[in-house]
Amino acid sequence: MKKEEYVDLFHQMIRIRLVEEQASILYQQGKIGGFLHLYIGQEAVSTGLVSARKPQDRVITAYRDHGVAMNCGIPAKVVLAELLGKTTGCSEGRGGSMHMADVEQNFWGGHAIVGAHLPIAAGLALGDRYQEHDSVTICMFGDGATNIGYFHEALNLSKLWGLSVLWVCENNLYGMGTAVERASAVSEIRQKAEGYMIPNQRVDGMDVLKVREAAEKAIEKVRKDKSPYFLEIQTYRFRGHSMGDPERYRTAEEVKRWQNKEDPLGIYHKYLVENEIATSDELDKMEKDTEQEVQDAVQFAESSPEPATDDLFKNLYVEME
Ligand SMILES: Cc1ncc(C[n+]2csc(CCOP(=O)(O)OP(=O)(O)O)c2C)c(N)n1
Ligand SMILES: [Mg+2]
Repeated sequence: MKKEEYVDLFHQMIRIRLVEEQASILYQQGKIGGFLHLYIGQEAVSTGLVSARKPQDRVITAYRDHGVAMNCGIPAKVVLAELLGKTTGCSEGRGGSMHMADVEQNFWGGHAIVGAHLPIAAGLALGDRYQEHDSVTICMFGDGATNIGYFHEALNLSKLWGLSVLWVCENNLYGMGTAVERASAVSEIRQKAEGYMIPNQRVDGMDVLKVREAAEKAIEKVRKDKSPYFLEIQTYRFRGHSMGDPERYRTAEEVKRWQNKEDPLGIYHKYLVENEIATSDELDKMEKDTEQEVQDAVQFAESSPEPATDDLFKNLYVEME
């Protein structure tokens, strides 16, 4: 990679962190309706993954989707506008936090029902097979989703029909307030892929370069083999499941330990400086500039118009000729 590419990964991760910190404030001010699931702590996962895709490769994820949306090319101001329910948001303010999407960026959402987007990913890949595209569908989901029937149906069909899907489980150790080993008979989640003879691997999700490297290899393998692959990416969310989570299922010490020793931003900052790819001053300046970029994005979102009442039923159904 060139220096700009290394530094851009840092920029993308810091942008996600800062946008989400602002989202948390806006939520507490009552400006965001519904739920808000923050991605803070998991930034290296989607940043590494999406940086490894080609433009024809599709991305689809669950509801912890703001970071993924930005990595896929949706500007921070458009994500923030969607969070505030404004017409300038990527779903014109109709979707909110859990329904970011932009088909032109090959980003297929943002899905709120746990596990429900896995068959959609299989369907996207089946469409690509019919149309002889060489696209790979990258489908991200949580550890909790692997206990849902849809997960098993989708993995089974993907192998049986030779679909080009990269299945990516973001194992952040909890599904809401339940630890993996209390919800899943198989606690090493990648082993579930073995049941469908899908090759698989575990990856450290706090190191953006490790994620990127594993993703590059996996995506090209899927493209070449026309068959699925499974990555279990080990990560941790630094915030509660959603806003207002009392977090009784884990200790403050556990969270602090991850924040102090495993912060993906801290790890990558150290790597860039130690390998003389960027100086501390350059990275500090980038952080300051990104703070300004995010402030401007908040300003844009706050000053954007609300959808009109007359448009309430617009875009609900596709109108056929
Ligand atoms: C079918 C379904 N059941 C339950 C819920 C409620 N719910 C929302 S998030 C969640 C936990 C999912 O955990 P995981 O897949 O590990 O994702 P994470 O939140 O850790 O990113 C549950 C049970 C839901 N949205 N959909
Ligand atoms: Mg989880």
